Amino acid sequence: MFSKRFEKETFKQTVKDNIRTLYRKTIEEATPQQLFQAVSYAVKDVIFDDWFATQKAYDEADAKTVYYMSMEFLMGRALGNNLINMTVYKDVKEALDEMGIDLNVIEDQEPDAALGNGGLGRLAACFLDSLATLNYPAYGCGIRYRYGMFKQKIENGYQKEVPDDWLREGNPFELRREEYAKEVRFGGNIRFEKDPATGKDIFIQENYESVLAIPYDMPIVGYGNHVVNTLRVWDAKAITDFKLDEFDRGNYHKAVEQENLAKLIVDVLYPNDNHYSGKELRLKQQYFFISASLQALIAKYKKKHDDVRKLYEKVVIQMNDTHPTVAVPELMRLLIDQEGLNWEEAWDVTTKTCAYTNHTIMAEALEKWPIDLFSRLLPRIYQIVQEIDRRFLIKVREMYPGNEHKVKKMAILMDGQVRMANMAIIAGFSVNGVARLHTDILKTQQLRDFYEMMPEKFNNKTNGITQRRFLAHGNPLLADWITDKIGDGWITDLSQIAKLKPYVEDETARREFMEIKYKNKVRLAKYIKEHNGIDVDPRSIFDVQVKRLHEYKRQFLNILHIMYLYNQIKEHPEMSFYPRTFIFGAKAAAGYLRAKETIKLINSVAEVVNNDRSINGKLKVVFIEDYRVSNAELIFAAADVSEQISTASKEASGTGNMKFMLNGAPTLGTMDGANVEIVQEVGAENAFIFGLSSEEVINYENNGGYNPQDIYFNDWELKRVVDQLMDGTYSHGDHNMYKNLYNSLLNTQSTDKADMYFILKDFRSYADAQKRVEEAYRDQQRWSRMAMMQTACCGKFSSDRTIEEYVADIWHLEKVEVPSGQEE
Ligand code: RUG
Repeated sequence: MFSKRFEKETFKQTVKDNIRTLYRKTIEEATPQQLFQAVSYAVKDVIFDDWFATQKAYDEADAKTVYYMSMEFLMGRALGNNLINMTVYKDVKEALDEMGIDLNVIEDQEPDAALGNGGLGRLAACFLDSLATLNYPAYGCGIRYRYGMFKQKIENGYQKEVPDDWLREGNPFELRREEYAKEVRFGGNIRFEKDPATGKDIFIQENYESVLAIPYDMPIVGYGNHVVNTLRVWDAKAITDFKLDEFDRGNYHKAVEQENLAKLIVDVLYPNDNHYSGKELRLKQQYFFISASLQALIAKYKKKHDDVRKLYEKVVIQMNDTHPTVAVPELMRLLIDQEGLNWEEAWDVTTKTCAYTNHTIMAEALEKWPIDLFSRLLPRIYQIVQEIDRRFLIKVREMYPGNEHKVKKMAILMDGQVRMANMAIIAGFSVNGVARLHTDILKTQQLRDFYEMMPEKFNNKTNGITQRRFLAHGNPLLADWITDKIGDGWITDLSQIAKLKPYVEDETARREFMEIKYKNKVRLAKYIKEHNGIDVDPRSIFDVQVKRLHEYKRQFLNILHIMYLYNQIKEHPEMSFYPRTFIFGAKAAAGYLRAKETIKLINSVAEVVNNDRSINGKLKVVFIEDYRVSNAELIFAAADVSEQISTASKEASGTGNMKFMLNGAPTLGTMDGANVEIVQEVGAENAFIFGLSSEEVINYENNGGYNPQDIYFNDWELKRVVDQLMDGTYSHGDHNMYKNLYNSLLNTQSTDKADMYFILKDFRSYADAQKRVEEAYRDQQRWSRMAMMQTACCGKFSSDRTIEEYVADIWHLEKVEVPSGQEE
């Protein structure tokens, strides 16, 4: 037992007391939401004791801390995960059962904390879980968006975005810390003076607007070790609360502006994944949370240390993509303008403190701010960026005399833009990619010039996921079964899951494994029935593609193939065909038209196929509305097939692929991102690989693409499918509904290259791989071996392993033991 407070009777009493004090009700009268709050408060009390104990232990150890700077933390729900990590989930479930309360129902009351878009934000959340579990001092630093990732409704097959009012009922797991508020300034002009006493240059920002950043701390509970780290997300408020006397003094407009600015900054998460939108407000968000976080970390450091020149001994900053890279000039500014360091000293500190992770090679995701916007919004920061750039280019010219081509490619400021990735690479002491293939592509293609100039900075850190959320919590049946077979060591050391390998040859074990999969499919089928009103057969193959909707991820390829299968079944009703349920879940960025059209297409195909009685339910298509962390947990547990079908070279890593693997679903995919490493771990015979290789794709791209018409006119079955986009089959006779998608393949009107993502090129190879899936599934003995091998071989893909690599190669942290914060 973790703590006396979780002894059954004590815990039950606390919940009752909470219901009474919070709502003046009895348990019987309380709503599920009120019960969720009451249970959460009971849990929170214990967490908070450990939280303070952790901070004390870190303080005493004077431990080096990593600050993980990220615009996104896709946390999902906290209650269930906290109970798992406190190792009291079952005790609490039992206690609540006795009170007639179903913990699952209570958990369902909690809104997901969806402060992120997809893989990048979820990775940050997994990292926090691993850091706490591995006893490493860490802060996550981000923004407390008033509205997180939008909620997706499907109306008439179209995506509709609904604001995510996640804070409406209050967040029991957060702590407002007004006492650590920081001021952040925007705009105005910089006046330059010489300090008469020291002769040093002073830069004074005038006529600026400012906001107050208020931190909210959320506890990050480690697994079974009393460690509670902190995710600090910043809220904004106007510096001077709106007062009437401002009006009297004629400052009405200024007061209103500051109020509005504060509200706007933290209002909403930009819903773009892998895409840069160049909005002024987005740059404000970035600078806002970075400046506040850096001010806070310097203040914290100075409580114990008087020489900021040694900041890097106690602090390391990891920049999650380019979004937080304004940290580089902001740290320089704070060190020079506030702490009085000279340029060389400040540069020494900054370049020993900041490290950068690259998450994409997609050109459209690279942040390049227009100089006029950047310099207007951040005038002092811009001066510093100019100086960083000037000094760097001197070095480039020294190393490559006369090579102005290099200068052009590597400069931070070029063609009227501030290139954030270049700045991050120049200032960071480490630059890492997120899977082996991705890092190799960075070194040889995208970032080749930088790699040649500073190879020592480049390294790979293959992503990982937390088995605590995606197995222990998401798939309790499998988790218990595994623990029964090999003990519970896998929960904190996933490499131990390899001990399952001998069971792959044990027929009883395989049968049990498949029975669990079946039960999880029944659980998902129930969810689908409740949410979509569609009946799906849990005995059919659950073939799943869940991830953000993006052209490079090729949901379009998947649905075209389903259209092709449907044609086949209609034409050859006698053909043997193993029943399939194709499951999709995906949000599209609000302004991404082709992505939204793809959602409509999936839903239209679903409507036609699901209602065609003549195919005897052989094919079902389901689009799960509002795909998010909480329903993802159900989906991974129930999947038979994991669709990872991005155009090779485009998916930096992928992490969903690892969650499917953990839950026993073989990969149907391209040799892209971390799929490559998954195949290496599980063996090529246990995966279904198809399509162009990354070299082939890059080769085509470097030589002007390929001609999809050659394929279209030579493959009549595929041509028929493509033509069905335009002939009204899936659009109640409307010939225009899918014309953008059609054009994207054949470029009859589009300005882009034809079939940029090689959908037609890879189609046949994909269809073949799908055939192989079917054959394999028919042989249940073979399939059960394959499925179990996935789980048994996924040890490498724990975020615990990833974090240990970051610690060993980049962060150099020490583990800190934390005593219980509870009186036992
Ligand atoms: O697209 C990538 C995924 O491949 C990767 O697994 C994930 C975590 O590293 O990051 C995703 N990503 C990249 N999300 N946004 C970007 C570019 O800003």
